[in-house]
Amino acid sequence: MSQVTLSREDIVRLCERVEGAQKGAYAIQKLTDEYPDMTMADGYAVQSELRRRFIAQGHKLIGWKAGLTSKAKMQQMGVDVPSIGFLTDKMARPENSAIKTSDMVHPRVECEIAFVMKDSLTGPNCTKEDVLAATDYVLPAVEVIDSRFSGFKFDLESVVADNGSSARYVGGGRPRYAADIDLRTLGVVMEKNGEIVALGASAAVLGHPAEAIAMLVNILHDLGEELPAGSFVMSGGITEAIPIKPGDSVIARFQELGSVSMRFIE
Ligand code: OOG
Ligand code: MG
Repeated sequence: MSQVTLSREDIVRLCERVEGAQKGAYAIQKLTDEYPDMTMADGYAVQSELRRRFIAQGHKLIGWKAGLTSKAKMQQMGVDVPSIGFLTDKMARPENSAIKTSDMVHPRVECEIAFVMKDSLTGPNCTKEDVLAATDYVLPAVEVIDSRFSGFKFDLESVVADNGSSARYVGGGRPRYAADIDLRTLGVVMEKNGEIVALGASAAVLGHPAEAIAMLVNILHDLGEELPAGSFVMSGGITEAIPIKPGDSVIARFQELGSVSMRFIE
């Protein structure tokens, strides 16, 4: 990975700016407007500081998410490198629940395959095969992302600092052992208010969603972290993300894995 170039003071300043926007649900300018030479490593330094602060505030780390792992997502957001972010207990929402939108800026939903790990994994040379051997089961998930950047427009350095736009996530459906299904060719259909709004297949995620988890473990290694057993890990949006507003209901139907639904309120 690139080098950290920002001072500790700047990292804390940017972290406080992102934390304020996340908690206050307001949009800010992308961080590179002020720090045009910011690197990916700087982005991860801000994200790690955010994780440290949330944990100090009592949030529990539940797992991680890979992002920007499909062409559809990369094209939608105008970036071409995958990224990772952390997931806490405060972001989790139950299946079939009503999810509040007034505490988010401009939420969008995306369909993802989630992995639950039975063994820990460590980079730097983690492979898809290592991931499959360490996986307990997989399940369908919907991620509600919410960039804190104005117009949902950002670059990689800024979105990494904003924890990969992480906001809420809903797991559910029918958990399966990875060995019992072909994880590469699962079809997925997302419906909003009874209409199909996005569809795709799991191979869209780096050819196989377990590749995204291996990539995530290798980035974690660069950050001095490993993936602990018991982690919940999302492999990245299969299709483009779809904006939602209060009153919308969403159901994501996954081949072999059942469906995940939720509705949105003010
Ligand atoms: C960045 C988050 C990407 C995914 O699944 O690709 C992400 C964004 O698009 O705001 O979560
Ligand atoms: Mg996502």
